[in-house]
Amino acid sequence: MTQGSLLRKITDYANRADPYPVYAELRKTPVVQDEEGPYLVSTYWEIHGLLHDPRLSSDARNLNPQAAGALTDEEDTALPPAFLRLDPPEHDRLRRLAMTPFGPPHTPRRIHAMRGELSRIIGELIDGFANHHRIDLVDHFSYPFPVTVICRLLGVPREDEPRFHHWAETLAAGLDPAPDEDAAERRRTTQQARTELGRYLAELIEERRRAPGDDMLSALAAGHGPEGQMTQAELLSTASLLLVAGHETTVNLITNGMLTLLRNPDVLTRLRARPQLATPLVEELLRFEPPVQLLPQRTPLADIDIAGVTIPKGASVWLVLASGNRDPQRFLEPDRFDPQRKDNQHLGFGSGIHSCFGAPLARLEAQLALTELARRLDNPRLLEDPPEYRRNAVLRGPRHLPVAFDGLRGRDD
Ligand code: PIM
Repeated sequence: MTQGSLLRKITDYANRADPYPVYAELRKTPVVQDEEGPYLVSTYWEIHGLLHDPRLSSDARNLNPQAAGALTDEEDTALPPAFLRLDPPEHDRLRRLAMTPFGPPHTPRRIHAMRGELSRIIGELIDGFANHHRIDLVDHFSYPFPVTVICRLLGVPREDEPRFHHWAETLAAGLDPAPDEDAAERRRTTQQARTELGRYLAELIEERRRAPGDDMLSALAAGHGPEGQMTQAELLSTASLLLVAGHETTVNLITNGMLTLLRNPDVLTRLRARPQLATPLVEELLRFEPPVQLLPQRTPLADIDIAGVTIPKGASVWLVLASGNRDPQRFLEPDRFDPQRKDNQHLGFGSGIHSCFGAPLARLEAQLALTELARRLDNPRLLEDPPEYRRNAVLRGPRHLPVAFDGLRGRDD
């Protein structure tokens, strides 16, 4: 019976390399209750509408106990949910406080100012490929690059990466709604990772209070903004979110991007000749192969009528962003990768009040990384297609991407 469950098809690892036929099947019924309970929303306008609907909560504490199941990992842990998992007004206050040292209106140039540094990190990583004729793009580039960047931005020592790597991985795995896993065991390991990461960040924040730098942790801890300071618990949740979010998603954006370029070598050649193509190309990647495939943890605060279905208060709602991005009612030839696509309001960064906070950084990282890879690798080729994917159905991307090439062009060639 569960064989036919659409939810099972989404989470089934056998569909990870190409989930798009399952999404096409889903879109035949824009809003449907899966036999396992959650409501699956798969069409663009329905997802967009719900992302802008104040009746749809992001706070797991509003799920009815039956729907909560394996997904509520926060309620009995010391740390409160980060703003990603909160509703207004707490969400708005915390997001504004986190935005103050990150972007407009207070620090509009922070990300742009990192351009030179991002290029330097990319250059060094690619220099490291010299004397190799094959690499694993994930381990040698797509992972170390965003991790180095988020560490620099937050003020977390890069050499501590082996300590927080495991916590970040556990927290990202905890977001995956794998229905077959032991929920209690998963809750326990997720909580342990949250606690240990929180403890690590608390020590670091203490150091930043004593000796502030120009990093975001120092600024968040000082809280000079008009809205005052975060509490210590809010600070730890926010810092954990930024650290984990900053490297569990961009790694997939860059890897999915290079995979797509290697499957479309004419586009790779065009990007090498015209680096300006990187801007629309990254938007198309966010539509075509988004790193966050679905948002599995929303719930109505009141019954919501949509597409002929009533989603009851407290039910679990999955918004399948990657399916909305392939909706033919919204995008012309949605299964075609068109790096110069016009009218590309994709759902890769979500939409509405929870629209991705890190988007300006993720965009810049992916644009610079893909341009440099295209420019410097001579005759790059995929060694495995499809590559081996990570287990996670939410944060989807290859675990490894073996790439061969004939040589390396110099930084200034
Ligand atoms: N991580 C970074 N940006 C967004 C995320 C995210 C969103 C939903 C689920 C899991 C991670």
